[in-house]
Amino acid sequence: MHVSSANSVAWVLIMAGNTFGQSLAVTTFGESHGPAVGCVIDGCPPGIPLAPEDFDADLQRRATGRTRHTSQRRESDQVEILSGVYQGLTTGTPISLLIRNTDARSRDYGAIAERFRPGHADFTYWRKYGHRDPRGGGRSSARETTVRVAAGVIAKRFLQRQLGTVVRGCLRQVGPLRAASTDWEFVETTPLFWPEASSLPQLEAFLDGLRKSGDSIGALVEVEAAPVPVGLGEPIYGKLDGELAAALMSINAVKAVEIGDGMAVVEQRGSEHRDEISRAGFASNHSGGVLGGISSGQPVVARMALKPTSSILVPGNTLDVHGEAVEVVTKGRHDPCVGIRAVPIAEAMMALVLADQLLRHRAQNADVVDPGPVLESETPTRDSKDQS
Ligand code: EPS
Repeated sequence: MHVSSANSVAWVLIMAGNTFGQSLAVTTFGESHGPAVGCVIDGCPPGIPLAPEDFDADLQRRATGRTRHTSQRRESDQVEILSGVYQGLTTGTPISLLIRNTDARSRDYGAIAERFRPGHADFTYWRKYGHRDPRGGGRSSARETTVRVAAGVIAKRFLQRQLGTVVRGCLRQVGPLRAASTDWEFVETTPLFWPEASSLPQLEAFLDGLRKSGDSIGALVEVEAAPVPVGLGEPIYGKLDGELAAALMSINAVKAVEIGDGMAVVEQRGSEHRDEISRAGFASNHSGGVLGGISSGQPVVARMALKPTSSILVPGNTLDVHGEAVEVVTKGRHDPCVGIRAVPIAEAMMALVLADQLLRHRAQNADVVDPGPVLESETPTRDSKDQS
């Protein structure tokens, strides 16, 4: 992996696979039942106001225990800023964030420490590394996403200040229940991030039944960013949609990512899919705001499908680490629908990818004279101070 931020090279060499981004590089560390999870954000521009309490709102949106439909583990998720901030402003040096784990209950994992949950990373981690931390799934736990959301707070703030960009997400579908409409104000009124008031009671009833059955369910999360200027993304291997897909796919339990119309393009014709252009803008957004891997100036829209999680009370057949056939049941505090809490995580990953691409775009193209034509709705890639 190529990382251009000088301070990240050591991390990449030591902790392969735990760093993402190039100009804005994030390295996360920690396990669910270790002392803490944390991250190092390298390449963040200086001068951005940042205080520990700035992380609270998004961390609470992602937190366990906000509703009976998610894990009941109770973490305070307090962020400690260890470096990179002085007198309330980022300094341009690596920002280190630490969140201590305070409510791990490792005894829950005693019964399955030597058994592979079918459908879980238990099996692959064991076979790959030969030694693993089974408590809470160790490094494969969704607990790691806490610090991605924290890093995403900084990326969101940078994008907001530079471009006025807002990144927002919702839960589009749970099992067979799909929200047909989107009321963004309603999304934030419940911990389920559901965008449609009329079908919320049906969703609650479905989730209650699911919990009683001891099973889990898959979900579809939608995330979008707007305004996004034309020009973010690089040819071929640095495509905006490619990097978004990789970032969203890196979230626990994600099995598929769509950009724009996604899989539905299979049944479309060119005359239907193309987004016609006039001075007033694009007539539609089938592309999801990305053309040729480069942002078109339209909202960037992505969806990700999350599998039903494997930590369930329904007994299943598996092997233990000695190769013996055994039955496995997972007790403890788990998410029957991990898609619910994935909404702020998807927002964070989209914000981090866009912020990274914005910094890369400015590094290469700051002197490019816009050849036009310019759509009336376009957002410049630099703020007015940079342009003067
Ligand atoms: C998780 C299992 C549960 C969740 C956890 C993710 O935790 P535990 O390891 O205590 O069983 O509560 O989520 C969090 C702790 C969190 O903060 O998101 C899993 O298997 O991924």
